[in-house]
Amino acid sequence: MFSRTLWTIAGLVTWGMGCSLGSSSTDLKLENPRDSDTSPQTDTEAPTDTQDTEAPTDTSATVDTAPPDPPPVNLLANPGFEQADTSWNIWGGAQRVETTAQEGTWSIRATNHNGAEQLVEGLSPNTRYRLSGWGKTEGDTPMSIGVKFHGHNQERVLFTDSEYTENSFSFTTGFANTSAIVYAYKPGGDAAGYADNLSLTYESESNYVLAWSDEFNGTGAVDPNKWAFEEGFVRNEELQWYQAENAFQESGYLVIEGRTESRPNPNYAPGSTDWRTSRSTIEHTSSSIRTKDLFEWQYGRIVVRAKVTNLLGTWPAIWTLGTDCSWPSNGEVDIMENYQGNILANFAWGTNTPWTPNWDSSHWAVSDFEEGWADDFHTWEMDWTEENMTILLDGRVLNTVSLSDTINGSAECEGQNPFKQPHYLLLNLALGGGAGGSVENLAFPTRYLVDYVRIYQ
Ligand SMILES: [Ca+2]
Ligand SMILES: [Ca+2]
Ligand SMILES: [Ca+2]
Repeated sequence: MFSRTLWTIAGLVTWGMGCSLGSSSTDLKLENPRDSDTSPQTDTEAPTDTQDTEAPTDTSATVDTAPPDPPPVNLLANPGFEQADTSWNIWGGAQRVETTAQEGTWSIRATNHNGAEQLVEGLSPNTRYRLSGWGKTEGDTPMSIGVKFHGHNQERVLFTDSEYTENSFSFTTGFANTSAIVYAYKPGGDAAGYADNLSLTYESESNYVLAWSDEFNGTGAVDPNKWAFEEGFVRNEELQWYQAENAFQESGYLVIEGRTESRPNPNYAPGSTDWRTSRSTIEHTSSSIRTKDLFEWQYGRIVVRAKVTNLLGTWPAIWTLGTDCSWPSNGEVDIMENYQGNILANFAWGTNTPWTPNWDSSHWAVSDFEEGWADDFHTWEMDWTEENMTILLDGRVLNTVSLSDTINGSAECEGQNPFKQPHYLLLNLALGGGAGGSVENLAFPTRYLVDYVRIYQ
């Protein structure tokens, strides 16, 4: 959220074929397969003691005679490649082949950086699934099966044997995900690898539970038990004077409104060299609300649905700061920044030089998203474990950082990890300044909307 003149392009993330960032996820909710078996088992035996008109108190007599659970439903179409249909996108030189099947007649054969992908829709968000399958390789390089675009970094298992073996792993869908792409892929080497008999099944509910949220379904001022305000001219020589009035609830949303106003700067000091006090007047106002001292959390997953401005002169953000040490050694996570036509997702921590962070940044041009993208609400998530932090947009990974890399330098709090301490959340709309750009052609008032904030742990 602090200005800088350079960013690095992460370049780590490639979005797969036919998967545009803005594709809206369908809201189909897959029935939990086990839910279909919830009818209670009735005891059809007549009671042996017909004298007793009291309801039986000994319920141990009704032994659970329920049959075993049915086998889990495989959510994949054509899981053994037996049909020559379109359920699998077989690409890059991979092909269905006969005579090397683990089951049936057909399997998938992949060589160097190719394979098969299947889009699975109708998944439930925040739910654990298990992917299993069989694979083998004819060379030194492994075959793999995996999942991606499910709301986390992609995950996969490898097959290194020359004979078919089975392997599996479970994964959790993100809060914004009702779909995923399952794949069989050979990550390198020219020798052939094979996969067959894949299975994607429901495993369990996620163990994430809601720890804190604001749905912004009230009217008027934001909840003072959840939010506090930054006041005045705060950072980056931005134009806006932050004040409480510009943040309010309306129609189920938090509205942060950038306005034109003109009034004296109460802190004006003629001759001052500090930009906060050298300005004689306030020309624009906005709000920055934060949970500092009200709610701070460490590890978990935050989900924020918001509609950005994407207008020159504006800089809306969803971000966090650590509670101990001063910036940047306290750690900063920019879950969302939107300025100069870009969406940014950044991590920052301390170096050997005061006020000079290490940035792990990524930026994405809104013009590369689907048309009208900025006119819609979108969902940002930040997944935070002891090992890493990952920022997602509509279930797609934008940036990730390993916490083994985020150790402060000597400037302050040396050797400490600013992402292994509680953080608080900030939502704000900045105007002007080096990042936001000129407000000359900006129509006021301008609104940044947030539908909800949900934090799970
Ligand atoms: Ca097969
Ligand atoms: Ca990164
Ligand atoms: Ca709402």
